[in-house]
Amino acid sequence: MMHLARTHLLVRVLLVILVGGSIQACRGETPSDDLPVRVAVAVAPTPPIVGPNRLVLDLTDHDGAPLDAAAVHIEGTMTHAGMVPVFDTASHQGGGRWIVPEFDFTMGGEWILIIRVELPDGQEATRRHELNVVGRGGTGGAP
Ligand SMILES: [Cu+2]
Repeated sequence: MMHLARTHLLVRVLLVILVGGSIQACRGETPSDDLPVRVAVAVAPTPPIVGPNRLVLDLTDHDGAPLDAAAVHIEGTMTHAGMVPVFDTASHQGGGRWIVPEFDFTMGGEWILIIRVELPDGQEATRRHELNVVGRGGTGGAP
């Protein structure tokens, strides 16, 4: 009886870990390092469309204060095979804000922005942001 109860508890703990993990993965920001870097991504228009879109990246530390960075590079990719990734570099606007005036989404669907933040001390933080691009195109230019 005691053994059964303990097994049941273990299953529940495992479930919480599994469910918690998948929620984390769906939030779109998956730190691959322990650096205190947060990236909030805003896109105009919203939702983003096929073609040029404006990206606004607000970098903060874990206390929410604007974060100093040396450079911010962005790679846009999709989950399916055979996709040519899109690369761009953000411009510093002051404080923790960086902007890409025309990030070119070449196709509609689920995109992953891989944001590489180069810190003043040379360390690099990588953050991911998922978004859904509305519209078609990119494969042959057909509307
Ligand atoms: Cu694609």
